[in-house]
Amino acid sequence: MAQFLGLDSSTQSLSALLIDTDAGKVIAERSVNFGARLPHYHSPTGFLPNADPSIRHADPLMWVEALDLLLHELRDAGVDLGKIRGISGAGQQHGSVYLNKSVDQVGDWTPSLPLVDQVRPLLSRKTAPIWMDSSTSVECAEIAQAVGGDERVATLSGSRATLRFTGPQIRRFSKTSPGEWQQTAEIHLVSSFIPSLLTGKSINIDLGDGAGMNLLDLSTGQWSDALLEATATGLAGKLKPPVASATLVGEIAGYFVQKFGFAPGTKVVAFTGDNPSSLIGMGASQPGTAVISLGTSDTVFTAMASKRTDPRGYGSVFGNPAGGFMSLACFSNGSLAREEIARRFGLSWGDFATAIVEKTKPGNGGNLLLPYFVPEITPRVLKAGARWFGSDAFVTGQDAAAAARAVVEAQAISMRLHSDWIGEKMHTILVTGGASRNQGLLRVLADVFQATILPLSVANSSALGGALRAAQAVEGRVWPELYATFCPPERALAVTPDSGARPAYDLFATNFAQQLSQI
Ligand code: XUL
Repeated sequence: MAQFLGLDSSTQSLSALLIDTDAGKVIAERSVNFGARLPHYHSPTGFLPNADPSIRHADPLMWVEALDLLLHELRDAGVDLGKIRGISGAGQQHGSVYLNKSVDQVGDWTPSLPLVDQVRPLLSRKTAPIWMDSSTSVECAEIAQAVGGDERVATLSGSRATLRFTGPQIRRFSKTSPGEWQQTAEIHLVSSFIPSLLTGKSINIDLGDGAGMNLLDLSTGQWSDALLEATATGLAGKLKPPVASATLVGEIAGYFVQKFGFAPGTKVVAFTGDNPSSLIGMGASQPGTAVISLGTSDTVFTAMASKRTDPRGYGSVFGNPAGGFMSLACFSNGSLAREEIARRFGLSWGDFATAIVEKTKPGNGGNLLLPYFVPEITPRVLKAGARWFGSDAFVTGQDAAAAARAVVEAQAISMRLHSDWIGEKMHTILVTGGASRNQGLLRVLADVFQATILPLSVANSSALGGALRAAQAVEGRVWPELYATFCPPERALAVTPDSGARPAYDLFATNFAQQLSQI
């Protein structure tokens, strides 16, 4: 039996997924929802309420308590944690934890005391800014100016100075709370904090998640002196050197051996960000296979053969845990926009498929929608509001079938336009998430990208990515075998492109870009 545990500390929950690579099976899955299970942290959706909507912080002690609770539950459910050979995992990206002394100086945790009581005195900052925080526009501008402009920050770190990224968050903290900043000895990402708890050692940030900080020099894999200096005085001394994602960073602490029955010496592999981890959990770590995740917001990510940055400044580059880099673009008008059209026109998902497959044609007869029902990240649209162009019936909301095609075509073409900088031909696109079984949607994606679309049903790709990475790093398991066993795409549901649709979409792309440039 070869068992590997993947953990995923996300915005709203901490999840565990345990696999057995010999049996080729997922043998346990468990999740602790912060809002439901730890109500005393007053964070129903994973962050603390704040009158200022740009401020989004969470209590890191909530994550600590969740870890104890999750392991208790696994053990109480009869899972023998002693059989686990390796652990890795992922954290929500960009969020940061501030400690007044290094975990290395603590020694092992005391099994008779809850972990949360042992971590509380270590915090130099009571709360952790998370990825939903957008309070750092001044700091982003200051960092960009100090380094020589936005292009320079992007060339160095893979992304322009970005509101939610850790560097700008650190700068804001150092400016607004200089006393607490002075007391900070060590800074962690969520993805280095959790393994630091598990090992009782200070664990390094990995290159995958480290790239989401606006601090890493992607060409050297080291912290960039220029970015460190532009961000905050004394920052260099508060970060351990970054490590490759496959690094064995430590062994399980005695606390977890005594309390939960882990085997002494159980290996812990560096954790990474949830998106890099999903790249692995979706079986997409090689260039040529992209992932489109259809959720509240849609994301497009893909492994990159070589480092490039988005000249338009929307896309980000993170480390690919299997080596090299990955791109990520986030579209806030995902299912939000699709559901808005469904609601307005009284359409079911089945109606969407019929409208696209039977009632309308590629290019939608010239009807075009800019579907920005909420402000958009990619491309940057600050003022919400959909814009309709085309026939009278379409513009006046009398053509439900055209509206269904319009929202899906606009989303697909925007994804194509805003992924062209990656410079990879996407031959195969894995599609996951709520809408990934809709034949109409898959047809449009196949024709717009001229790629084979494969639906994939992996419940928690981020935790699975952790378990697969542990299997690879601890026992040298190879990716193709792991992918074939744990995340096989549903080939029977594949949709292949119709080359006849190509001219219509090339024209549509030009029209879309033109309308977009007007707003
Ligand atoms: C990526 C990002 C989010 C979080 C969600 O840049 O901010 O996808 O990682 O946990």
